[in-house]
Amino acid sequence: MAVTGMRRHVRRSLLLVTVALFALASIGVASAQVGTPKPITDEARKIEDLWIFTLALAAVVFVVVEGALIYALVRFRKRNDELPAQTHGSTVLEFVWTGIPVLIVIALFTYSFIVLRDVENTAAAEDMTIEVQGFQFQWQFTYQLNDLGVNSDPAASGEISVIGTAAEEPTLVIPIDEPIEFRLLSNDVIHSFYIRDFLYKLDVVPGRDNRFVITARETGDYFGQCAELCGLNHALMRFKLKVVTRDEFDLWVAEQTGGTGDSAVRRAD
Ligand SMILES: [Cu+2]
Repeated sequence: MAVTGMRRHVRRSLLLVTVALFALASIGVASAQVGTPKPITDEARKIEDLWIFTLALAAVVFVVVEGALIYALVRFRKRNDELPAQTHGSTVLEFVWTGIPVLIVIALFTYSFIVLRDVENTAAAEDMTIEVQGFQFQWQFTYQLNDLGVNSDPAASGEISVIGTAAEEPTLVIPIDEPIEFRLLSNDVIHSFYIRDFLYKLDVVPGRDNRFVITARETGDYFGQCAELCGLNHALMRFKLKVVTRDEFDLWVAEQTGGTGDSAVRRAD
């Protein structure tokens, strides 16, 4: 009887583990990108350092607490009916186990605050600002020709606008090693502008002027997507990010404007 019960228990546990594994696997597939994120901006690197610091502290706490627990379980297990020596209250111990967590909380708070202040910096006037318009269900990236950062011509007029469609994801092109400001706009519902390798996302809220600044440090192709359920085709709101050198960026701008400096509006690229 007991054996049958145990078998049923084992079978049920196996089923639960299998379901949990499938659920975990489906998360990996659902989120466009697999593997660990690679911090490609100054800001992302600071966020990653904070994450590692927090993880290390958590690991130390885990090892110490579990170690003490296992030690107590083994050392004071019941051997006979005699009770081990009973102690009640220890001022030193109580100070230690109150003091250490307080110090940990202070350290985490201070470090988080410093990183937050560094990450949520504001753009300088000369930095490039890219307007990011989220709409149901894609993105539009707009560059003002007189606001293109380093090689910008203040007298230039017009803009480059890249609009994504359901059939084609748009590509957001940015130069490396320059602060870029993203200005997030929406005319319909709340979206969220998320590029995984920035280790950062910010909501795109109608009527709110949400901005953030990054400096990319690695060229390459990356992915972004809307990270706020915004309607039926939310999942179609994916886009590409291309980080290029300044020369390649200037070339791209020239291509988009046909070298004339006129404004260019094009569908996804
Ligand atoms: Cu969305």
